[in-house]
Amino acid sequence: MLLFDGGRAPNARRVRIFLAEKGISVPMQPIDIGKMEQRTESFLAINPLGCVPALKLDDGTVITESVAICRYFEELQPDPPLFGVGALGKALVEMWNRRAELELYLSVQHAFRHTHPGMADYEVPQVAAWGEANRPRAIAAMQLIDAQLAKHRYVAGERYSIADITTLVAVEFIKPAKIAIPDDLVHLKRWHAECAARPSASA
Ligand SMILES: N[C@@H](CCC(=O)N[C@@H](CS)C(=O)NCC(=O)O)C(=O)O
Repeated sequence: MLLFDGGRAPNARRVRIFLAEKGISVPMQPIDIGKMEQRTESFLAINPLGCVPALKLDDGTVITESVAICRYFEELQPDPPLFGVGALGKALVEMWNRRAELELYLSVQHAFRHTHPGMADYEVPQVAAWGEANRPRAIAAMQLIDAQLAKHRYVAGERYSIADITTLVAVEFIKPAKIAIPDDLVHLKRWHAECAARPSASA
């Protein structure tokens, strides 16, 4: 198999952190988003959406969408479980991972891509007002997660999961989006320090 990786791109990082937590090593081919390699004819043949990451299996099947790639590896190697344990545990991980992705990550992404001049060629049309509108949405999502972390060690409960990975890449994407963690979100900051210190965070 071959993983088409995207360097510092948050979704590519999400899969690398997941693999590091599992202790799985996969051959990787870097795709340079800065050079628009994801929009070349050869890469569009792999993922017509022109996005990384993408996982090509030995039989030619391509899996895109970072969560789908992670789920594939979860099935191949269930330990440590990163999608939850038991009916309730799995539902809570799904719930918080979707909240982290839809409420936080996407707000940060829109804030960055719709306001940063360097993103004009990537986000067409670039709508600055939509980018600005997403900054308070990102703050609201961080408040939601902070309230959860006031009661639990990790985003989906007491066990580290993919919901932490998604939240980590989103929180570490806020700086280029010109958003900061509000000072009073002490639980989010405590959690961030812990998750950023895990060896997988440098993957
Ligand atoms: N939903 C997809 C999103 C993938 C995605 O947006 N990838 C970004 C990097 S984080 C990308 O390749 N962007 C290239 C572009 O916008 O041209 C996933 O989870 O994998």
